Amino acid sequence: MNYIDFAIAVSLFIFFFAAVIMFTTNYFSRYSGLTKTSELRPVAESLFNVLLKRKGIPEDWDLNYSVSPVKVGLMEDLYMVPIIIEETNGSARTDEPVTVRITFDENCQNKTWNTTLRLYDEDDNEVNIEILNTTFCTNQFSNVSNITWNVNLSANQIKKYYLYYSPDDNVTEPNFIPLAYNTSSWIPSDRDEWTDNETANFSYWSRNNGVSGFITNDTTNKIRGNSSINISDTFPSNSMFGLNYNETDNITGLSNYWYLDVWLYVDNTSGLSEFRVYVRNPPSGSPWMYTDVLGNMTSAEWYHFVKILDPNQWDVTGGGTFNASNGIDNLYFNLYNSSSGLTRTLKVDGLHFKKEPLTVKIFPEEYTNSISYNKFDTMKNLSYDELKKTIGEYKLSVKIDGETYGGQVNQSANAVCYQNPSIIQYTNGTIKKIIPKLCVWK
Ligand SMILES: [Ca+2]
Ligand SMILES: [Ca+2]
Repeated sequence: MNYIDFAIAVSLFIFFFAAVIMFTTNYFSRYSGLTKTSELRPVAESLFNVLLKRKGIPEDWDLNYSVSPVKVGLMEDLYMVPIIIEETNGSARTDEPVTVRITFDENCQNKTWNTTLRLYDEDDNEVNIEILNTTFCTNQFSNVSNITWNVNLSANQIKKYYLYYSPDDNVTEPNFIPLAYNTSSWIPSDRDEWTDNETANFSYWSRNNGVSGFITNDTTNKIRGNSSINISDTFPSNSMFGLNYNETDNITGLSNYWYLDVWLYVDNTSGLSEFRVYVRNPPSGSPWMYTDVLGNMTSAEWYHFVKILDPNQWDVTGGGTFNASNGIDNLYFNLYNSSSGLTRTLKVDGLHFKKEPLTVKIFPEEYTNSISYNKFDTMKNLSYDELKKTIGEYKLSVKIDGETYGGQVNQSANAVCYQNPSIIQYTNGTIKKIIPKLCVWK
């Protein structure tokens, strides 16, 4: 819980604390059992703390129905990571996918069952997420995952999100809808159309120099979609070969504040002197800008190249001033050979332009007490007798989000109630802020 939520929680608490005092005060005026109710007040609070703020003994008593639990407690661990997304470029975003890589369980203490992951926005609306690239500790206990969701922001807006997870393996598989990758923050809007199904874009891709290599789809070694764009060629010493992406129309809608984002691969970097990425303004004779990425590359590994189109960050050639607002005629991905003849394989995938990345701040994990609906559901099948070890000889009712355990509150027995804001995780994984109420009488 961040401090704003904490402040709200505290104010809610004070409000209900005041309400409880009013309730009991009114009560005293109506009944004569003053001593009895004042005796029950600490009992109500302490039973609330035992039942709703502890896990019970054993902690997973709800899994073994045949043995009556030593102590009943409805609490389950729940963890929450606050995330703040900020637009700082003055440019509104529509359905822009944001991906964060979250380490749930660094030391693999099995605290994150992967079906429990849920994301909420600051208005407590659940947000559809995509969970990818998960490494597991044991079973379905997650260690690290990529979480992606679509963000809508007006210029310079800040939004808060809360990512929840728990070890509760009773929580059912989420029913997330596949994310739509269709945002005006990317060109092309799915970030892969240019580097997928090459035959569909055959006229746009061509070999640049080289000897005889031809372009294919690699449907195995790829980063996104069905395939990467692939070419192999043998090229003589002190020469160059590469790939040229050249749409018929210029690529428009960009500015120097946009970024080029592309995945690059070369099977063997040895013998190469440079791997240049070129971006060229139209028409021919206009400035080109380029940068050498060879130093960032490892043989046979994909490299994620992301660079702002600001020409001050590139080498510029061809005369004049590069300006992305004038459109992009074509892009080159060129290997330079400074030694003997080489045979090399070059791949490109995920080629797209994107707006300035949103600022993403991931805050440290917070631990929060939550009520497990599953445990409450199990408790509803227990008799007072089976609860004796937890509640002693008292009679009580526990009301959670409209559902009640125990009998009707017996007012003539001078019942005292206690309530306190809490969080519940339902069996379907939904997280909700609630105010459970426990009433106790003799
Ligand atoms: Ca692709
Ligand atoms: Ca062109």
